[in-house]
Amino acid sequence: SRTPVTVTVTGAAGQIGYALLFRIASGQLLGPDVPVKLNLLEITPALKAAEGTAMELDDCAFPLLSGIDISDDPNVAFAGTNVALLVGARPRTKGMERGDLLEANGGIFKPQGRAINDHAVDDVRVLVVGNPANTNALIAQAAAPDVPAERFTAMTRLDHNRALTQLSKKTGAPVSEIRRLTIWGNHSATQYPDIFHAEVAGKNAAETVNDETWLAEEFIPTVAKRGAAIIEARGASSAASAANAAVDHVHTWVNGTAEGDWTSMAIPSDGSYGVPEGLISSFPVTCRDGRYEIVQGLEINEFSRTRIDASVNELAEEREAVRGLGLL
Ligand code: NAX
Repeated sequence: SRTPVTVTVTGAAGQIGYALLFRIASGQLLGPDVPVKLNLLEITPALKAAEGTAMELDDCAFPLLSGIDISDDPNVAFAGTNVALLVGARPRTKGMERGDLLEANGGIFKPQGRAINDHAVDDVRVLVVGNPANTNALIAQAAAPDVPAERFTAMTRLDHNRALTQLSKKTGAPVSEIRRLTIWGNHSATQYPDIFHAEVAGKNAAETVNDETWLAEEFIPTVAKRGAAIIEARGASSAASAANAAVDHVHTWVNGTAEGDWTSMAIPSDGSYGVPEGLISSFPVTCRDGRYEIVQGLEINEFSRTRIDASVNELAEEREAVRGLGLL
């Protein structure tokens, strides 16, 4: 039998953690033949709740789950980690300025990055879900100089999946017939869901829709503000859909994108498409043999350029702010 893959989940007692852990333990993250060992990281007051979740995981008797460890020490939780899912973060509370938010998250993601640097396996894969996800990923990455920068990614797959369904509803085509959609930039309200290169049932999506008012005034804001709409409706933020997207992100990274398709991941920029090098920004990527690559050569029209630039500028400002705080 294979050696278990160690998956560390931070914020394990939170609502995304609760929706995520059972999917991982059942084999949906890495595949039906890959045993997993779970390391749960929580803050001390939430350890008891994490233990409760671990009891329920035990009660599922998942054949692929080889063990569960719970800790409030990142140095313990990231020991031997193959896949790190950084979900726990400091949410923005009332009256909190952006600087305060970034500083509070620096206090979480800097030590976690350091612990990943010191204790994870060499080919660790990191996905940051906790917001502000792109910049938290940048902070963790900067604290892990011995880990290749490309190992640090942030999640825009939920935005990608949201955009797939909105486009499916507009065109009447099932999501399985939609390919090559892209989320560019920051996982924030400035993100840009791009359908100009997307295909619906083999035809160009933007031409099929042929409705720039819908694009600018419905599609883009609906995708970008979906998180707020979920809170409004559910009285709590997206959890199962966020967990699902995290599963999709890692599964695609490890197992590859389908032939002729791509996905969206926030990854360290190599300067492609005018995105300043090093910013963790969302791009169209293909995955193969466990590695991702930015899709090259796409023509960016003016409509897209303006929106990509706006989101990337926001990321650059966040980078400046965390630099100013001494976090990079
Ligand atoms: P919850 O508040 O339910 O859970 C967060 C958990 O993290 C809590 O149990 C808390 O104790 C724990 N935590 C806090 N600091 C920690 C630390 N230093 N180490 C370990 N654990 C720590 O939030 P939940 O709804 O699960 O959301 C988690 C994060 O995901 C939030 O930052 C949220 O904004 C973000 N999201 C990101 C999305 C994305 O697409 N990238 C979408 C969904 C979600 O909004």
